[in-house]
Amino acid sequence: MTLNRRSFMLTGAGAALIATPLQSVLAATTFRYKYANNLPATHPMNIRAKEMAKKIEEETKGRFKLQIFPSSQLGSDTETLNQLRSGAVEFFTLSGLILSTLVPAAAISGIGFAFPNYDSVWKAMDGDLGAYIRGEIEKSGLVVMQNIWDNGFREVTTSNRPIKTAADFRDLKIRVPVSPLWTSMFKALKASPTSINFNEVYSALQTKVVDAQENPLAIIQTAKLYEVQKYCSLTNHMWDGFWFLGNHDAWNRLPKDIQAIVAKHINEAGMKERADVAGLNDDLQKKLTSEHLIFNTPNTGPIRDELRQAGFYSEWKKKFGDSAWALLEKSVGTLA
Ligand code: X2X
Repeated sequence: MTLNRRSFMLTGAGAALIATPLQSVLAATTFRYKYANNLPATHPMNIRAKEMAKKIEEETKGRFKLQIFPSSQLGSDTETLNQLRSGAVEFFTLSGLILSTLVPAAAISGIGFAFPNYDSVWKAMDGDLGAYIRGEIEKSGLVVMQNIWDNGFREVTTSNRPIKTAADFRDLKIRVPVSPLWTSMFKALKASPTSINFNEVYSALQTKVVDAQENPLAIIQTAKLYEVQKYCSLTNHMWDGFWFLGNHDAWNRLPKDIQAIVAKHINEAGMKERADVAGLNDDLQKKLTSEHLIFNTPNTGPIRDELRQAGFYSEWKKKFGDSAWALLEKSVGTLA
């Protein structure tokens, strides 16, 4: 175990060091770390994170305290990713697709219509594809936890018209997260996508900067997007998940026993969050209908054909490379 300058300062007990064994100095240190995310406090992600923080504090006997900042309180996703890299924030959950601005390979799980169901998602993300992506994330200098948290299958909401056929995407002013894959996919559908961070989505819809957005039902509900949208078309056009990321130096500053406790509870909470989101889905359509959202289920075959004809799959296969693409196809079968 080494003592670096930062942990020296953290202890605030430098003078005592000369006479005190390192072990006991570290044992007396309280680590206070920040965890930021972009979702409302009522989303299962934050409910499970709160529970997890309490368990970590208990099991470390108060040596590790995690403060949670939901709803992009510390800044947009783009800003928070920078803060994570600099160490201003120690933990952050981020969609692999947005993370792809730093780690290009992390977008591969968001390929349109790649996953037919959750079984195929977890087979890939808890298997070789996930391991490959985590390796790429680590190469970028970030720490990543084993289990990816669920965002969900994404559905399109609009204020002007439901998406019933592929043609309904034409010129649709739709918000997409800040990520090349998202923009490319909706351009391939001949829509008019605008990149906007999630913390500005509600007001962008309210002020009609855009007419549409796409997100899983759990977010449409907890972020109250139904208040500023009229239709919800169940396209399931992509699955999305949140990697639980850490700042490298902050992580390495933790004694090994604390690292183990923190990682264990984060990974356990992620599994519970997955179950929560899946369980919510059935209920949510009913709830959102009572909030006056009008649902329809389009035939997605022709939408997928449109992506194929636009060269979406061949373009991204080339970008990700044959071996990464093969890892994806191992779980979901041949894609386009
Ligand atoms: O920005 C979004 O739409 C969100 C909340 O789903 C993500 O973090 C990708």
